[in-house]
Amino acid sequence: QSNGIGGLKTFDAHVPEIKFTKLFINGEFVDSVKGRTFETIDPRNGQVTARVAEGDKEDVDLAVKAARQAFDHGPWPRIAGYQRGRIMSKFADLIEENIEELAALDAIDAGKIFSIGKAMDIPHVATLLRYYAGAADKIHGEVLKMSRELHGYTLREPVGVVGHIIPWNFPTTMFFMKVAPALAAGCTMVMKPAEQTPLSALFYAHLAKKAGVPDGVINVVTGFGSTAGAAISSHMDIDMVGFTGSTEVGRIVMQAAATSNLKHVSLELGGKSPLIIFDDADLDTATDLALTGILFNKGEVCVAGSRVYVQEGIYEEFEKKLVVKAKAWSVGDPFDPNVHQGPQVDKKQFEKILSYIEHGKREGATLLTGGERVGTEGYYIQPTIFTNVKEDNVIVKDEIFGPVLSLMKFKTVEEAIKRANDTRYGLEAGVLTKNIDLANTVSRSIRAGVIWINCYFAIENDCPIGGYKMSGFGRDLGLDALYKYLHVKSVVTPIYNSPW
Ligand code: TXE
Repeated sequence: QSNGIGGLKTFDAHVPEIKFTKLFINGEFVDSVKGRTFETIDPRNGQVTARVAEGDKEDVDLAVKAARQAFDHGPWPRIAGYQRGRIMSKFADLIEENIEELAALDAIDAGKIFSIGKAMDIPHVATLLRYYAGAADKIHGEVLKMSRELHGYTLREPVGVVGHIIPWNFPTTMFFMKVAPALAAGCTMVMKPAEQTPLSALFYAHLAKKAGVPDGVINVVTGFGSTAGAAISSHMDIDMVGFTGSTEVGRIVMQAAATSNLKHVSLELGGKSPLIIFDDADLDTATDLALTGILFNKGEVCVAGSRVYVQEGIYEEFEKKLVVKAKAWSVGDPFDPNVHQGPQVDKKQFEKILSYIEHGKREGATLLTGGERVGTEGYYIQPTIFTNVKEDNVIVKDEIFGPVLSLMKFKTVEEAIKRANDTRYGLEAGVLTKNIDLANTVSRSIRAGVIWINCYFAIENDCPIGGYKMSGFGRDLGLDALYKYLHVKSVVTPIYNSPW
């Protein structure tokens, strides 16, 4: 622990040596073709952590070539499913041996709380790999009766070379949400991590090789969206692109897929998820869920509960309790064991959030708490709660992707449903009530990919997540994610002298 920067304590003892900064192509760490590099920044202080190879179109071409070769001629899609599973399980073991270092890399790249990385993000992806490792030898089609003259069956075959483009908010989880099911399916891939958070992805490439994943199966091209990302979405030799990120860029990726080779697309985009709290909900639980729903990972969560609707009977008391808890939520260095919230990922995101806060103030919303940066260095922002907002206020409409909550009051069930659905997004929703009929009615009425009843962030490996409306399509997690990386092929043959 050293003395503070900008008034905050810093904890440098945990910062690891950065071992991997080059592109990972065909099983080797290599410089980019143009020899360019870019800076990755520590959001705790805005200083440069490392310079990382900047991949561009030529590098994506090389990575796709390696992935194509590995798919068309390599062992990965051809070995038995259990053999893929065995290598994936080994990969999971190696992750568990490096938890501390990986959690530290995500802390200095993304500002993630170190202790949460150690307890959740990193161990979780080991279980995710094992979940899909177990599914790798259970991929099968169906036998079709068809007619008296025809007999058929379906095969599930890997879609081929997949391009993954992921964001920075959960560098580790996003990596494996894409890579693990694609590996189980027998696909090969080119992964582009977000430019803000390249470090752990390169470490995972190293561990994949060590685990025995054949060369060319996982390639990692670090670099920017408009260059390396665009080269992936428009590539003629990539069969599918899996994207998580903003709705704006999702649209661009889909357009590029359409105008190149019509590659398959899956999009997990933004959200503005509602949490509806009825009068009969337990106040302590409700305020805890509402608070963590917006503040976990400093609000940089696609499923953050950024619109909280509270029924009028408990509204006043709820508001008071929530504000007390928000004020006790500590912001600071992600290595500090007493801190709940680290810095926003980068300057751009930090400024975006602060400008939304200013917008909220200008629109006439009441600021209940927060609304300012914390300290004078780094990208820390106070937990911020607005009330007296209107449904058409920008802060209620737009995904802010920060620790900024809009708190609203409602009277009737119908009103809550209508207002919750009044959004272009449809990723998740939460409902808190002891009344099961009410919970069921709301669950069926909200147009979103996941509904959490009396819980929030209840994400498990086998529970698919994804969007309705402009939150995208296709699912991550669960067997639905595995099927996304598999084609269904029907095989039909005549059958002679069938008795039926
Ligand atoms: O996202 P981008 P940004 C939302 C959130 C956030 C906003 C902007 O509201 O404030 O998006 O964040 C790559 N072709 N979400 O600008 O740009 C890029 O390099 C191909 C929600 O960081 O969408 C990165 O790898 N790829 C979200 C990835 O896309 C391109 C998580 C995401 O970056 C590209 C992140 C292009 N033309 C942000 N341009 C969620 N759903 O969780 C960029 N990329």
